[in-house]
This record gives sequence, C-alpha cells and structure tokens, in this order.
Amino acid sequence: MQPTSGEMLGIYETMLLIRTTELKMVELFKKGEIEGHMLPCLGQEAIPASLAKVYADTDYLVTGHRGGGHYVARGCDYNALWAELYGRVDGVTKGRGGQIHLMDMTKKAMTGNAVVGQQWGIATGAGFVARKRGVMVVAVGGEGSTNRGVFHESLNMAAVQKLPILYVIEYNDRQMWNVCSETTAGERIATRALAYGMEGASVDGNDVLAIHAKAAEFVRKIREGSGPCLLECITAKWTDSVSNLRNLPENVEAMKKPDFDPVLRFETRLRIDGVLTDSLDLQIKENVRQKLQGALSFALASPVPDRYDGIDEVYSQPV
Ligand SMILES: Cc1ncc(C[n+]2csc(CCOP(=O)(O)OP(=O)(O)O)c2C)c(N)n1
Ligand SMILES: [Mg+2]
Repeated sequence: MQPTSGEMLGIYETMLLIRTTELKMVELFKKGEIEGHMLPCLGQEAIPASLAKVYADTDYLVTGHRGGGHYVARGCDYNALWAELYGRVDGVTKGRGGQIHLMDMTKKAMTGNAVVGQQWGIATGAGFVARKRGVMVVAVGGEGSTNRGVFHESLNMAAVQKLPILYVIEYNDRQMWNVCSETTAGERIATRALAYGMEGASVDGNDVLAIHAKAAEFVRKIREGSGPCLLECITAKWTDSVSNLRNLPENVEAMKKPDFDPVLRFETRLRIDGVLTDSLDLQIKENVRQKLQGALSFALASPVPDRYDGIDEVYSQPV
C-alpha cells in the first residue's frame, strides 16, 4: 500500500534531516571540530527513511556500521547524537563510542557496530526474543557484510526457526577498498535468500516508494508468520568514511543530480504529485534547520567527560 501524503512528507523530512545532519558532520570533521571514525549514509537516505514508515515502534532495529541514518529515522535521541559526535557526556555512549556506535535502547535501536557482519548474528538472536514478544526485527547491512559466514549461518537459523526478521541489504557496490566484482559472487544478493527457502527481492534503493512497497509487503508476511524475508536495496554511497576518500565511485558527481539523488528524486516526485508545495518545503527545511541548531547548542553545552577508567561500564557489575 502506498504511503499517505502525510507519511510521504514525513519520509521527505526524515531524508532531509539525515542529509543535513551528515553534511554538517562531514563539514565539522573537515574543520577538525569533531573527531573519530564516521561513516555517512549520504546517497542512501531513502532506505532508512522509508523503512521507518514500515516497521513499528515496538520492533527491534539492528544495523551495521553505516547506521546513522537509521538512528535518525527511528527517532532516536537527536541531541544525544550530536553530544556523541562532540565527545560529550550527554552523548549516547557518553562520548566514548562516537558515530560508529550510535544506539538508543529506549527505541530498541542498535544502530552501530564496528565489526562488519556482526549485526546479522545479533539480529538473529533478537529474532528469538521478538518472536516471543510478538514483534519483529529489522536487520540492515551492506552487501560486503553478506560475504561473512555469520550472514549465512544467521539466514539458515532464521529460516529453520521461522524467525520474524526482515533482512535489508544496502547494496552500494563498494566495500572499504573494493568493488563487488572483486569480492562478491553472483549478480544479486537477493538470490541468496532462495538458498534458505525464504523470499527475497531487489528494489531500486534510491526510490522511496519502491522500497516502501516491497518492505511493507514483506513486513506483512513476516507478521503473518512467513518467517524471514530479504530485501536488497540497490543504491550508492557518496563517501566511504570521512577519512577514506580513496574508494569513491568515479561518477559521484552524477549521483548528486535530481534523477539519481534520492532526496532530489523524492522531492520532484512529491511536487509532481501535488503533495509538496513551496511553502510546505520551506517549512520542512526550517524544521530541520531548527532541530540541528538546537542539537548543536545542546551538544556544545554538554560537559567534556572526565578521564575514564578503561573498563568503566564494560561490565554490568563493576569489577
Ligand atoms: C570483521 C571486519 N572486517 C573488516 C572490517 C573493515 N571494514 C570496515 S567497513 C568495510 C566494508 C564493508 O562493506 P559493506 O558491508 O558493503 O558496507 P558499506 O561500507 O559499503 O556500507 C570493511 C571491510 C571491519 N570493520 N570488520
Ligand atoms: Mg557496500
């Protein structure tokens, strides 16, 4: 079912918030105002924003290292995101984990993980809990991570156990240093689902409505007890990490044009459909600007942490 006009405007605002957040993050990193390892999802915003209109607040969300957009789309604590980027005590991990470890358990969102592929195992474990609680898991990762053994073990287990999990692949054709032709057998990741007897599909990952439609269909089936499904979203990343500029697509400038850039594409679509007017667009952009400004002020007012003991909060019972 197509999202309502209100939902579409919500998706558009979320995409703009992710885009604005990450452009600011890159800018501040380049100026040396924030530090650490950061993996923007610039160019991939349609995926987190569309999924967020499909899963429920009660569902679990587990992503890999490029999870910042999912953190924002899920409605996780936005001020705490910026405090984290500034390394302050009010950050989501009190300023110690940085952008690659964003998570907000009040929202059941584990949207950071530095170990590529680890999220598949965590999500599959969460699938057992989700089944007990009558909810589901949305598990997200890059295509490169599907070459790890844990991905295959997880899909096998989830299929055997009919776990309520939607596996989502953000296929951007690149890993850290490589392209898929060097690393990834087979044309499409979706076909791997067939090996485990689950449904799989590939969609244009820069097309909000295509992602939304297929994700909604799979979520409905999963909630009806079908077991896991796999959705591959074909997209492109504008950058790998803020400090790795060596494996960018050759045509990165072409990706920023309205026929490819997911944000501009959706804006055009909404205008053609009469859903977005100039005044609404101005209002949405102003909302985003204010949200960012508020969070930046919050972050800068948050104290810098004292020096931590290396094992502080590593164990649930202090040792
Ligand atoms: C287990 C492990 N191996 C290697 C790395 C280094 N590494 C970080 S990102 C990355 C590429 C991941 O590619 P993909 O899964 O396609 O995600 P993308 O970055 O394209 O979103 C690699 C190899 C790591 N973090 N963890
Ligand atoms: Mg990739």
